[in-house]
Amino acid sequence: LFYYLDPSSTSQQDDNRILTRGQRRIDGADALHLAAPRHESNVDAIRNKPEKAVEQVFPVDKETANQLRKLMETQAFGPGYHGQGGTGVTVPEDKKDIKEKRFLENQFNVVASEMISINRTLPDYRSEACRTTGNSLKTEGLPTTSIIIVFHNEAWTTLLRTLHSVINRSPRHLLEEIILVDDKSDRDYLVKPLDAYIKKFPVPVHLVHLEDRSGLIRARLTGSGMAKGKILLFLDAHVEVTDGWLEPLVTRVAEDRKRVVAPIIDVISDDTFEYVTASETTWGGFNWHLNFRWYAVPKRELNRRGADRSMPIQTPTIAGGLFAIDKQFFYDIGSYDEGMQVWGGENLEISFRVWMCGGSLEIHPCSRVGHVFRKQTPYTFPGGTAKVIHHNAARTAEVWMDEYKAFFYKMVPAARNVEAGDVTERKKLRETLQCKSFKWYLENIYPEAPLPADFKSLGAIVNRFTEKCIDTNGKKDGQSPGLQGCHGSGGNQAWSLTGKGEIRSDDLCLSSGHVYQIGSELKLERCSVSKINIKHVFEFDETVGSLVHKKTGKCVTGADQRVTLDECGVGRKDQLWQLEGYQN
Ligand code: LR7
Ligand code: MN
Repeated sequence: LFYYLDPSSTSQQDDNRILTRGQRRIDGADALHLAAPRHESNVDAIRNKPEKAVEQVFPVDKETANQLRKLMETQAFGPGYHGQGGTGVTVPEDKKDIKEKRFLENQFNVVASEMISINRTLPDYRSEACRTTGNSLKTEGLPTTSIIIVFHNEAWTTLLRTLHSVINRSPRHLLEEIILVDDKSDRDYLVKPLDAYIKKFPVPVHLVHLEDRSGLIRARLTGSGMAKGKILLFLDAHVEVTDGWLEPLVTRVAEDRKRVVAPIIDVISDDTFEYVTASETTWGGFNWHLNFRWYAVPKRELNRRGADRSMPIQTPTIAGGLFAIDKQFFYDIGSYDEGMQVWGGENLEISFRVWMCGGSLEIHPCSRVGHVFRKQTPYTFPGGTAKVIHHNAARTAEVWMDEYKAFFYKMVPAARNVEAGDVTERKKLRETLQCKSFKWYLENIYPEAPLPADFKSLGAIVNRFTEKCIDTNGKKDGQSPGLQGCHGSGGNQAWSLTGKGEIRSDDLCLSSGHVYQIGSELKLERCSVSKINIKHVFEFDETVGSLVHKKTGKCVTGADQRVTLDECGVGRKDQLWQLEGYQN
């Protein structure tokens, strides 16, 4: 272990101040200090003559030494060591302009990140159960892990904080190496200065600079191709791992090579860099858009997991960035789809594939890693953002989703006009591995999915009187849908009557609403995930064309631009409906 050395405060008192906050000993050192023994005279030397110190530590050319010094001024000699214990920082008033300007560099507060120690302490966030249960503390007899981090134009401080935290908080004997893949960044500091910096770490860190922008999927494949460890562990380039994060992940994978294990992903604020813990009972799902989504873990899974809170949750999908997998298993089940570009889609693809082809996915509550969540993507998408994302999602849908791919295309009609490219190899893979069907996945692994395993219709719901279609109008939970001219391209007019009688658009269900009165408008409500909500149940009479609301016995009625529940009347044309794709 290395000792933290803060050039701006060398007194014992300062160390104590930090320690009395209830955190563990400060556990790390800036690379600069790795080579600099802990002597006050040395600290002074570094502080007074940073240029000299840098040259001594990094035997590089003058220009690189100069670049490094500038970079390290921001991190070691800059505004000081803030953010200890996971606290955040506020950028001073006089730096607001620069803060806003530099926010665009990475879509997070780079100035705040520079104010925070790249070696900051973090509390031990694990639950009592995790800190006492052998199964998540084991370090003996485990295989080694290769950590793979790909990045494109990552900020200096977040990237280094990622590396320092991994090195400081992982048992050395479990780390085979760290592999960094630079996905053709165009920032100078990520070349020579980074090359020099990583050589100082006490763990082998390999850095490859790709010649072309490959996207994170192919960049990860480059990384995994070099890995020597038995286990691969992927991380984003702006994370911080916490105490005891590695052992439980490795333990689960070592016990069963077909397990793919993710940590709990905590939140590092994109504004203050405060470390905010996430719920222990959140799992991964997805919606009709094929976006990854977080949802509450249903009772069913909590019961299966049992009372021991140090045991993992099985999850339908993983977020994609942070997970451990047995290297051989990774290749056995088809690594990644190389036809995917830049960003997106690969997380659901690997999730469906792992479950359908005989593996399992879990989230280990004893492993916690913070990630800087951003509201927007900071980089370019060569070819166009929507096009790339649709392309990747369409590949996932085409290969893995069978007849259920229709939900995606109904919800995202634009995806139909995007070339998914050749997927024969991936389909062959599915064949060779004899993977199960998507229906099996929905029924057995993710019955709570917004995408119903059993459905009777999919598409427009047309009112025969007005010839208009029920439209969410982009409204949310608690608001009313409307009637709009039918445009025939799905989206807000895409509905599914499910086997249970829900009429849903993604995770919103048509409902009689909180209080029902004759003639009141239908509402959109979050569909229930396990036990069906009686307010959400409808019965469609195909021969008549009526849609009867089960609880009230009233009929869905199209009036002008509104959809209401009204007294059922024989022959009332405004109560007759056509459900696209209806099959009983
Ligand atoms: O062209 C690129 N080349 C890259 O090397 C684009 C990105 N990247 C790198 C990038 O620098 C970063 O290190 O790839 C990594 C992931 O990109 P992010 O951080 O922009 O992605 P994200 O955190 O917004 O998105 C999540 O979904 C992605 C879908 O492709 C990936 O799977 C990310 O790894 C994943 N991140 C997580 O799972 C962390 C938790 C976030 C959530 C939910
Ligand atoms: Mn990320």
